[in-house]
Amino acid sequence: MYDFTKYFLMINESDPVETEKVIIAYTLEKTAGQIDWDRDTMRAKIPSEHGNLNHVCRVMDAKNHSIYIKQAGLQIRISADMTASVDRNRQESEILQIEEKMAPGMVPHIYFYDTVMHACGMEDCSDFEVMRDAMLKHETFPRFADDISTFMVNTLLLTSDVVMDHREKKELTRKFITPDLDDITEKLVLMEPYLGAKRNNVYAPNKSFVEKELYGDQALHLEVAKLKFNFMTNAQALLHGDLHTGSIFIRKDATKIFDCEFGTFAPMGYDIGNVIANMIFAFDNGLSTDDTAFCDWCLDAIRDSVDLFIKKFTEKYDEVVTEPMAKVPGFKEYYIGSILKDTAGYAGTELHRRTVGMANVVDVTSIQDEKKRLLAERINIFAGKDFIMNQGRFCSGVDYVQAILQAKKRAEETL
Ligand code: SR1
Ligand code: MG
Repeated sequence: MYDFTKYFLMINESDPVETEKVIIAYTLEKTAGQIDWDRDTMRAKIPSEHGNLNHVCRVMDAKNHSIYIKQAGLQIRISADMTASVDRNRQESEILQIEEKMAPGMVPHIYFYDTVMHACGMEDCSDFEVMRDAMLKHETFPRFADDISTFMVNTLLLTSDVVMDHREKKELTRKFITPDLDDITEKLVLMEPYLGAKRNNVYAPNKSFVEKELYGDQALHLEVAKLKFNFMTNAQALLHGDLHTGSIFIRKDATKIFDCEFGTFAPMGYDIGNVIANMIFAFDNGLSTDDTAFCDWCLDAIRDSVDLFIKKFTEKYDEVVTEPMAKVPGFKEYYIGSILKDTAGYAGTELHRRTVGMANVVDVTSIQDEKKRLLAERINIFAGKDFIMNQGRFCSGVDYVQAILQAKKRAEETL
């Protein structure tokens, strides 16, 4: 009935009835031999929550089988003016398959991917919650720092030149060159928040503050320029590339990382910095309702994520390093030192771009009270500037906590 040998957009949010029929037919065809569907009770539903780029649909039956179908559209969902190669679906699927080997159980399993429909079938993780939603409800997760640090150490260290055979790594680098997605990051994160792009989303009451602190600070621009060219040229490891709380499924007892379509070879600190910044957005939200216990948990999670990353990276380095020159005494410390510097820098750029750039975060934009929203935004701007301008000073988790509290104090003084 349907022809899946030629691309068309299967998931159409404005026609859920037709979408259901198409997606059920598609799922039956693509998972034949893998999932024994109960055809009579199969359903396919478009969830209310989406990411910025793709289309998703959840398929399930009464016998507890379920799967997520994710399809890349020719346009990206957040903006009809922006395009990104539909091949991103293959890249994401392949990266998840690599990450599944390196961090077992920490990413959704990929059942299949299809380079005609630019779609994949992914493990249904709906018994988890998207972490950003949980952060908005001020839930806390005791395993988070341990899990996220394990994921980052495994996926980043094991795809770096100190471990992976150089030829294999260069082959992988070639395979995961993603010009369109990199271009989004290079512009949205590492340029537009500083040059006052038209498509920036600046909260009107904070406009003059943003103009002074971000658009008008030449010394800051120079450091961000260095971070931008480091991102573009330092193919250090295979990153997730968009490791924010909306890319994490979480439960009290487990964590799974998904949505790695921005995966690319770039500096490890970009992923680590993203985690830190997004936990600061959660902290901002906690502050807006005076939820001290939640704010304290966010700060502890930031501290522990950084410290556990350093500890596990240091220990694992000795176990897995293969490159003889990377065993030269002092090199490991130099290498980790440079990762930590990058981490601070990219935590800063993520803080800024989510506050004033095109893609904001609901943790901050949902704060209704003007003064509290300004407080949140100014914490992000001050902390981000501190991270970027003093990258060498952020060597442990407590350095971040102190800087966040200092930024809060400075932000309060402006109001
Ligand atoms: C144009 S896409 C905007 C943002 O959404 C994604 O999650 C990435 O963070 C990207 O920068
Ligand atoms: Mg995403």
